[in-house]
Amino acid sequence: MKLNDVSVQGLTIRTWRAWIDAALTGAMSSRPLFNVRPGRDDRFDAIFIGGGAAGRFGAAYLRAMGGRPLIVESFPFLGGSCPHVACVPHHLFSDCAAELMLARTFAGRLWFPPMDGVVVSIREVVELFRRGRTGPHAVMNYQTKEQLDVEFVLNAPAHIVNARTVEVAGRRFSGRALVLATGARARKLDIPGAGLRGVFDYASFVNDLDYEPGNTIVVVGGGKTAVEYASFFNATGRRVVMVTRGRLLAAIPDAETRAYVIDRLVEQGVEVHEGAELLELRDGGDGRVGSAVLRVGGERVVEATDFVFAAIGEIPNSETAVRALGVETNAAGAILVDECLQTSVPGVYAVGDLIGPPMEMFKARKSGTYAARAIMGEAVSFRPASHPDFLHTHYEVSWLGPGEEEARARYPRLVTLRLPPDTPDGLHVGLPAGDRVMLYALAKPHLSGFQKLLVDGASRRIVGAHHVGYGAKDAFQYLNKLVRDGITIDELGDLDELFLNPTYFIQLARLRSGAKELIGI
Ligand code: FAD
Ligand code: COM
Repeated sequence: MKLNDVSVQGLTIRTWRAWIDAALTGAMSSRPLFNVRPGRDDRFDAIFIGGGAAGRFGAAYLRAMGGRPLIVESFPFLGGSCPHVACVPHHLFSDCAAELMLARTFAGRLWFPPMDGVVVSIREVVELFRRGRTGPHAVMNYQTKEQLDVEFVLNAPAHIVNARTVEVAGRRFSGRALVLATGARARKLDIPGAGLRGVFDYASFVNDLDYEPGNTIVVVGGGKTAVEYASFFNATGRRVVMVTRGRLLAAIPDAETRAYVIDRLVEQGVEVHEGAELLELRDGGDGRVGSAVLRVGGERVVEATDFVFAAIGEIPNSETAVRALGVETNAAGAILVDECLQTSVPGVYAVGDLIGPPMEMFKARKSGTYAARAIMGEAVSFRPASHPDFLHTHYEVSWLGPGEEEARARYPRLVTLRLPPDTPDGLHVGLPAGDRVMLYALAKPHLSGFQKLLVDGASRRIVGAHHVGYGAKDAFQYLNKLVRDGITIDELGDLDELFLNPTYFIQLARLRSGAKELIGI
């Protein structure tokens, strides 16, 4: 299929998909694709280098404001790492972990088939993802071109000529502003044997896996990605050994919530070693890892494994811009920006993972749009304020605001509303019950989740919320705004709940909001 200048033709999603599939399989990997309007000079309001969430949303916003953006993207699709190697596969694997935990918990009961000794193929799930991912990729290209009217060049890297000009596949484009949106990449293990086959990170796992991992998997790291992938590997029926130098899931701010999450993880069989280290990987004889040498509790432990998954953080892709433009970075390599997302070089902006944590989609997309507004002359102030957060184990874990310990220090009259009840037998009652935990609530209550709302008894304001279960993430997006705006327990209790709902926060608030002196539940 010959497609290298598509600006004057409308392309269907199907055509895009065929082209992306061909480009990704190497059939036309060297051919750039231009969607740049002819008959106009090649001057833009802003050139976005990188068409991931940050670059794509930034460019779309700038176009919506009446400006002329250009995206240059080295992949043959827009959307970046999220739909290709990061969020989307992570959610697939987390869905599988939840489904498999349910299937294993109820194996041989109701309609669930026996699962004793059943090990599910990891490779098949990865291949399913690889085959399916170009569907969403095609939609991103279609939407950006046909619906958002944004010009772009795909399948070719941008080379920075100066602070206003880039060169792509032999063509030069210039803009009033340059927006760096090149994302981040997985930090690599730096230990003997790290180069062996069988050592994966989140990207190489979905791009390169070409065998069925054996029965023991070693996961290095203790953050979101490590736990999300460890939970999936565990749910497939394999032994999973997690090694982390620090504390597991230190990001979860509430100690009780974190303890519930880790208890369930361990109960599912994940072996967790905190304060431990992966020292060395040894060749199994065929160039692939055969064993991992760990330091656990001061002892050396050797685990036979043919699959090691490293999730030890991410490094911003800032090197090229630093070399070409001298933009300033911090010690971690994140590009430094001001409130308008402008770097140390006037007219050059940086957005998304490239500017450091939080490396999350909301920040990528929002920072892109704020940069666009600044370039179009609006006075903006981008300061990532307190934001809701989440991760997956076999469950979905959502939170906003501080944990109970920090909240108690800040608010001496702190009151908590929680489920299950805080009693010795609390874990063994059938609450919480709600969407997708009903079977657990009735048959295995301690698996049905955990939730806690923190209220400042003095001001009656909600100050924090924590949830383990399924389906609460959506509510947390909106609850965060209400909490930031100062919603009280009385106002929360006056909302109209859609019962049974995953969080119970509204009805718990209503039970107590009649009290002048607030009391917990
Ligand atoms: P990217 O999406 O990485 O885009 C950068 C783009 O720049 C890439 O497409 C790259 O090809 C391009 N590029 C680089 N150099 C050049 C060049 N020289 N010329 C042209 N193009 C170039 N966040 C969430 O909110 N929810 C989640 O569930 C979630 N899950 C995640 C799971 C994993 C495993 C990981 C690693 C991350 C996850 N994230 C999640 C974070 C989220 O994926 C990122 O924050 C987001 O994708 C960053 O977008 P970005 O545009 O900054 O970078
Ligand atoms: C989503 C990618 S997977 S983007 O943020 O819509 O570009």
